[in-house]
Amino acid sequence: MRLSIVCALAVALAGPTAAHEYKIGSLLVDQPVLRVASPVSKTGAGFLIITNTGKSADRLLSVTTTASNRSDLHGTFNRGGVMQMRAQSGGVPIPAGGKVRFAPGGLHVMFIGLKTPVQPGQMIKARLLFEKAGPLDVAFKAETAASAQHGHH
Ligand SMILES: [Cu+2]
Repeated sequence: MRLSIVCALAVALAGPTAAHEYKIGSLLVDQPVLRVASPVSKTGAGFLIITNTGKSADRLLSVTTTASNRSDLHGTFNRGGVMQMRAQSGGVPIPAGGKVRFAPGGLHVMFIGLKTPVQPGQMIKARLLFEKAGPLDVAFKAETAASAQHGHH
């Protein structure tokens, strides 16, 4: 239950981010961001945009990192006015020619059990595993609720 509350908080936050992107095969990964409520939060939400410029579909199977005990792929659903999250069993499909947004209020990577305090601007290394394209090492740029709201201060 506590997890759901933290998750709801994380997906409610929005703010400007600096662009950084990664590429593997026909997949582009844009602006991975790890958002936490505060530096001492044990749970964070990861957001990114995956663009598939190719002619065949792929699938994001997992995100792994040494920064947290677990990192799960979650979807967010509105159930009777209450936002809830659920694990994406089988991963997240990336359609051919499509764009999949992990964004507040929707898909996100749930980082559970962050091992050290997360400072705004810190780059959190993680590995995305795609079914066809294979592994892609990226870094999620850390943001706190405060840094996301006052991004240029
Ligand atoms: Cu979640």
